[in-house]
Amino acid sequence: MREAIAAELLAARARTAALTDCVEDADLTAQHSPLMSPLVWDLAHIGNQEELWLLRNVGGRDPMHPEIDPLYDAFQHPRAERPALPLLPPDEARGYAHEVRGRVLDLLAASPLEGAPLLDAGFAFGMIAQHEQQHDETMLITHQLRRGEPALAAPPPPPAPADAATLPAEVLIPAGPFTMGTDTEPWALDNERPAHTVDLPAYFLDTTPVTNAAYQRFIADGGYDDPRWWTKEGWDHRLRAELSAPLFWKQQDGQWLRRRFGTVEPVPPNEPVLHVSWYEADAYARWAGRRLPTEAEWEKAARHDPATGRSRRYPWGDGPPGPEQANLGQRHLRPAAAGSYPEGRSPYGARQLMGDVWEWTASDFHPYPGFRAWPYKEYSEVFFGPEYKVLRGGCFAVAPVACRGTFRNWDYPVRRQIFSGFRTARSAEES
Ligand code: AVJ
Ligand code: FE
Repeated sequence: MREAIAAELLAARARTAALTDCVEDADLTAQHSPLMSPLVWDLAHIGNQEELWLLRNVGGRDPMHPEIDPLYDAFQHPRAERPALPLLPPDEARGYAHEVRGRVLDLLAASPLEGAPLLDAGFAFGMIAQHEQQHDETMLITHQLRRGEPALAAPPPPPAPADAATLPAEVLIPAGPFTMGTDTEPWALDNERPAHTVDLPAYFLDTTPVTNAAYQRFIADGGYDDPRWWTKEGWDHRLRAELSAPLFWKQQDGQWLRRRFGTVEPVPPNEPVLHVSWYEADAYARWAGRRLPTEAEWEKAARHDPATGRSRRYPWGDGPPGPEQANLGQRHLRPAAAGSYPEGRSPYGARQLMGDVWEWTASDFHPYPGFRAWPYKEYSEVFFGPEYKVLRGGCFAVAPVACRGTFRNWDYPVRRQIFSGFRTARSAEES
């Protein structure tokens, strides 16, 4: 287990280095969008959280640089204000994170991995590996917002399989109970717990995420100009923010183009739509005569095995995500075409539930019955409530260590700089 933990920490750090060594210092300290921190903040925050949880809380060590703690406390300074803080310059931020990591590896070698809740199955180490990977995704979002020459490159995802064009549009998930959440996933975060039974009426779910081509039909049909499709808040936001297409899209000579990591390209018709807000996803679904799936509907489709009645870790089973099952881990810098990854399909036949694009759900972010904040209430508890919508399934920028059938993400319904897409659903009774 120690080797597996060390490998996860190493993988996260390699990715952090790749995301921060590919640009000049000026690009690390600049703010590329008021929605995001400067990259150098994420870098030192990664080290600071690792010091806090592993060296201090697990290892009982004294703070290394107590004076910098407030700078990297996400609750003390909103993102927009972080560039004005006296942050560690890039080399010092790298040095700090590196020094923390050296001590953490010594601690890992010496520490028991049981006997205390933070240590059991290496939980605190796993939490920190996930935390770094989550900030790596955040940094990738910053890269997408950054203007200037491209700094990142990756091969395209594999082409869609031959059957992608002939898949049924939707799959039926019959009525019945399933187990939502988990008591057994060792590195599950508090909001994924505890396991509990949820009984759902039958529903249909899109086989794949909604594509750019389908979304373009919504635009061409005047979907952005028709308040019938939007909630009141969504319509107000649509007017105020002057939304007319996904973020990063522009129309030129009748063709849709998009900017992606510094490159402008035609919008690929068969890829899942990306960079839409919850309000846009919700409006699209209503235009299509459908609705967003609830979070429970999403999880049942992704985990329930009707043959055994139990919930799987992933749509394809309990085995870890590999390149055959899902587009995860920033192997590619874009989603794969809709219908890809047949080996990653769920028992009901839905594809790409894991990876590619985060999927907006209809649900607000609420605790499960029996929830207990652990190990800190600032991870989830302070965010519970109606202001946040849940996203599921991870995207191409999510590392396998931070993705599973139970994993819950959340954001404001206006947000669309995140790698967000969606699929739609309908209740079976209505038909
Ligand atoms: C779970 C993605 C909403 O980035 O705000 C990182 C993860 N929490 N550091 C976020 C997180 C603390 C969190 N999300
Ligand atoms: Fe954080």
